[in-house]
Amino acid sequence: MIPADAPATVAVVALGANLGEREAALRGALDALDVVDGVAVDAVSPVATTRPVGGSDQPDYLNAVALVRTGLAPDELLAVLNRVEAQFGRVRLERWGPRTLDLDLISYGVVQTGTEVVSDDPRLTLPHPRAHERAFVLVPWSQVQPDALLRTPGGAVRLVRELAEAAPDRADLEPADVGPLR
Ligand code: A4P
Ligand code: MG
Repeated sequence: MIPADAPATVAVVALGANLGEREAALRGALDALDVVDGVAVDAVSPVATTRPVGGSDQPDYLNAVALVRTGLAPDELLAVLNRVEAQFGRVRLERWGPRTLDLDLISYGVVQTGTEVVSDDPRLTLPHPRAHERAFVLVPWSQVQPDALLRTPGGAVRLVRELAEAAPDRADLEPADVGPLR
């Protein structure tokens, strides 16, 4: 929740789950984010079923993207995301390994209004350094925000829906048999 008149920034959060009760984890994560002081979930994409990119042999994912409004700083928002992951039983055994819930901060602020945060800090890289090449982020994001823009690591600003069509894993994604998360 967030006071209606509070100064706030838009952030894009990617949700992924490929172990346990995947749909319940996505729904629970959105509810958990919404009750945090200084965070409001504004809109949520449809859910996609996606084949795993990278990592070992692992089950398919459910992926979705949420647009949130927040009065928190980027590092505070990441701490909230990590706390919610932990709440849903996330254990970090292997990079890119299977997980009950992964919450990544894809972008913070808005390119069009010059409020976008860019950071190459490995603890919080913004925009997320691999989002521009991942259909499992780009397709849901473009569905919930068709005019979304993303700054790619080279510095160019691109339409998310165009990046989505060019992503190498584009064919490994299909609509999930899951009702709207919101
Ligand atoms: N970190 C740096 N920048 C960020 C950011 N913008 N958002 C740091 C979130 N975390 C960020 O993350 C590893 C480290 O990245 C943390 O210390 C954090 O401070 P992690 O969540 O512990 O580990 P991870 O998720 O395994 O690594 P990473 O790098 O976030 O993985 P990716 O690249 O996000 O890939 N395939 C499908 N189909 N669907 C998926 O959702 N997800 C991944 C994870 C791989 N393959 C997938 C999917
Ligand atoms: Mg992650």
